[in-house]
Amino acid sequence: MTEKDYLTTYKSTWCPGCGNFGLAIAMRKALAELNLDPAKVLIVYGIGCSGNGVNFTKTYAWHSLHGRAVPTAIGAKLANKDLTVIAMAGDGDGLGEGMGHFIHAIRGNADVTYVIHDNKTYSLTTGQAAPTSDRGFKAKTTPEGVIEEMANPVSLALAAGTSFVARGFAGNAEHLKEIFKAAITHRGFSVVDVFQPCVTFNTVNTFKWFFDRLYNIDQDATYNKNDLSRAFKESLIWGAKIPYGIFYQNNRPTYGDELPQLRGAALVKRPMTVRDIDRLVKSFA
Ligand SMILES: Cc1ncc(C[n+]2csc(CCOP(=O)(O)OP(=O)(O)O)c2C)c(N)n1
Ligand code: SF4
Repeated sequence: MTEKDYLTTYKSTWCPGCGNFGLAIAMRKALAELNLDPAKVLIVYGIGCSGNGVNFTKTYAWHSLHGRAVPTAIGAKLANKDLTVIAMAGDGDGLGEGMGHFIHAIRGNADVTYVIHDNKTYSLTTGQAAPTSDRGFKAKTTPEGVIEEMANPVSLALAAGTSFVARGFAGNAEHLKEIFKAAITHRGFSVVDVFQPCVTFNTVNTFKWFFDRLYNIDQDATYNKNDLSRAFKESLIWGAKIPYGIFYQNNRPTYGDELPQLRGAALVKRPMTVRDIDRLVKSFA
């Protein structure tokens, strides 16, 4: 398989230079290098510029609702555990309306990869401040600057008990591809926060802004990915230097492992049986 095997014939609607290109290329290359059949992969998208990616990568794809990509992906995985299931959503989508789902998905540890397109703005709606916008960020909704503290998806994911947590950068697609491969092959809920500069509506957090700050923890031989305290401490570093790479990984049973009903064949592959629910209904009488 090559990246081209996952390309559709649709012309992209993303602005020239958008970070979504690097992110999508990294994902297609990761799928190709993992030799995954496009017919055995489902990507569930949210709503936003990120969600428009539904047209450009050839796998099974579902354009879900704003804030609902994660529960939709988990539902699909429960129905057909043989699929590789990936959820993709913007930072506004996933950490605004979708924040509750984010935390509960972590608790359940369903075997789903969750990619956050983190451009630190609501972009499809033409540039409002988002949960990951920095304090002081000026946008249409915040002409005097954001007064709330920035949501940090990496430290939130670690604090809530995510079994795989990483941060990538669309400006380093080769590294991002490796992170995606590790996240997809991880058994359990994996969170990858990806800095994906919006070149049209975010003139602060540009590619250069990230290049000037990012350092790669995957290149640090002393970094132990099983050390939660170290990962959490590292995740709080934000300013002149910002870490990226794989912060943390552990193995714990997945949501599917815990449910006896899911042992054996995938639910969609089992024959439909007609059940008589009369006895159950009468038990409430
Ligand atoms: C339930 C619901 N609420 C709000 C919207 C309006 N809406 C569409 S896209 C969008 C912003 C998306 O921003 P983000 O999730 O950060 O993605 P980006 O466009 O930056 O990729 C919003 C608020 C919607 N479509 N549905
Ligand atoms: S508005 Fe921003 S995020 Fe949306 S396609 Fe253009 S550059 Fe990308």
